Amino acid sequence: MRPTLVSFTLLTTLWSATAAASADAHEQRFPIDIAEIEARALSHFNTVDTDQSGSVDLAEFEAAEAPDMRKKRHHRQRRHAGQSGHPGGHGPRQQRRQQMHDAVEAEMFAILDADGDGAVSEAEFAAGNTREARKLARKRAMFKRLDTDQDNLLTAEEFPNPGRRLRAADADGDGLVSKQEMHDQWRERRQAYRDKQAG
Ligand SMILES: [Ca+2]
Ligand SMILES: [Ca+2]
Ligand SMILES: [Ca+2]
Repeated sequence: MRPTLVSFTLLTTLWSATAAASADAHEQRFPIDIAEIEARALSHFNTVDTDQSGSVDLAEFEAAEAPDMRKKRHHRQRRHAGQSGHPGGHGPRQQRRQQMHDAVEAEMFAILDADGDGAVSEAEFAAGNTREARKLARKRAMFKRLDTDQDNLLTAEEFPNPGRRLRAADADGDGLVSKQEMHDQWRERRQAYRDKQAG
């Protein structure tokens, strides 16, 4: 099976993209109004929660269309990957990407294994290896990843919300994230990772 290039980070970004044309300094106008981003994230959650039960189940999650920024972001992600391009690199992004990749492949395998005998026959592969199936596998893997308490429901808290990260970035606590604050957060995260690697 071909590896998917879509990382977990990218997926969550996609999912919160309407919620947040946001936390992305390349396109975002500063300062970012955290309350506004959170309101949009909540509104997105309510849209996906079609039966208004206060939580999103897998069926709702699968039915929801991801926001339409896919192509653009996808290309940029690939470009980024090329720039920092360590093949076989082991940064946090690569690790998350690998984990998500493995999770998607596991879901894909389950979808392809139509008769559930634990193996994918050539016929099953030919019948099931479609774009739609792959999309479904990605959604299922992402759903599991987001469902931290594993009750098969996503609450608003479990749903992707860039507000959390934005609040962490808001050093002066004025509810706005300036370009400088966003920049500082990136630098700190990078440094924290390097420190961790250095032991
Ligand atoms: Ca619901
Ligand atoms: Ca849950
Ligand atoms: Ca601020």
